[in-house]
Amino acid sequence: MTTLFSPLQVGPLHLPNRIVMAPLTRNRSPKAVPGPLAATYYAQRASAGLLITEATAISAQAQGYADVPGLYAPEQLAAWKVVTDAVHAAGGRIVVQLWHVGRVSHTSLQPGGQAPVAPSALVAKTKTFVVEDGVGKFVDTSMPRALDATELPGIVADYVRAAHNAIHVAGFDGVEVHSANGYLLDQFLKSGSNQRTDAYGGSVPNRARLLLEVMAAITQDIGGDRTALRLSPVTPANDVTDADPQALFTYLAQQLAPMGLSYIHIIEGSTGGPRELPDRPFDYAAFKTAYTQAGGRAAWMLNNGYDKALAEQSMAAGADLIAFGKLFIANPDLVERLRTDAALNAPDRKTFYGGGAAGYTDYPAL
Ligand code: 8OZ
Repeated sequence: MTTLFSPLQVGPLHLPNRIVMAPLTRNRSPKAVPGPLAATYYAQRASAGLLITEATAISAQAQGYADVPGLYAPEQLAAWKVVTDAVHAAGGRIVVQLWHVGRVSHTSLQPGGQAPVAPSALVAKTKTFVVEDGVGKFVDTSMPRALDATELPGIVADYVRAAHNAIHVAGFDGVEVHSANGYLLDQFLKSGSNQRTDAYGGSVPNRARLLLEVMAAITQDIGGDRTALRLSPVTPANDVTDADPQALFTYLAQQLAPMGLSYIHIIEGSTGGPRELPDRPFDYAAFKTAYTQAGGRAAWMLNNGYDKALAEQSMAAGADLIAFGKLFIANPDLVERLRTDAALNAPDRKTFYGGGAAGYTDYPAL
């Protein structure tokens, strides 16, 4: 019987178990450079089958929050190399999550104080976090400007450069493209945020075009077996909505299947919230069937509010990997605790975003 503790080969990586550390924004990277405690934090969690980093900006334009890391400047790549070396020395495996926030940003976080970019000039009804005069505060996101189609190849190139440098300079074992939670690629996918009338808006194939171009270009550079994708079919996070998510994701499943991706990572329901959304129904099993029937072979990773019992239930129904978020913040040795049914440390919400060692590297192991 396959359990959370069964090994799994994912592309070139041998995972000793099915327990994945979900990507978790921690806002401890001043000037977008991973901070001095990041290596300790990730290495403490190296017994995970796989570590996924916090969302990491592919360019300065891709930044949308204070103190989140990037992967586009030499000092950022060098700081990430310290992290990947520490994780590998501790026996772990780590992939980096590639992020462009699109409209979920603020002029004060953008190069030259310019407007954030988006598929369409529609403001997201959501907040972002900025630091002014040393004081952090939540602010409304700024009105974005619509990207010109001539700018899109440059964004694809930013993704490819980040993926290439992630593998060849920063020492990561792979990349996960963040196309979830209402950020740029999700903004293009979903009809509520994409009102374009060119080849990147309107029909499902048009709205999926940018994501598929990004995935094709990255897999061509670093290989499909080092490339993964995160999706959130129905999350309302960051004010995204789609008129017919089942049709959109069925098309995506068919187009992604031949790319040879390492894994597909799905957030079920509302990110960090309810797993069932009565007003946003979605058939996850049908999405997976569409993918496998089109020949897709990627490992199937699920996330959102999992505990051991629910993980085992989803694995019995065919999931290959389960990503745990808040539990991994609070339990560096989560794998051992789940294996032995030990008590779990409770996460402290007050230290999720920003700060230093408290609530970051000081949660005790058993
Ligand atoms: C929490 C705070 C800021 C960003 C996501 C990258 O939701 C995030 C994020 C989460 O995917």
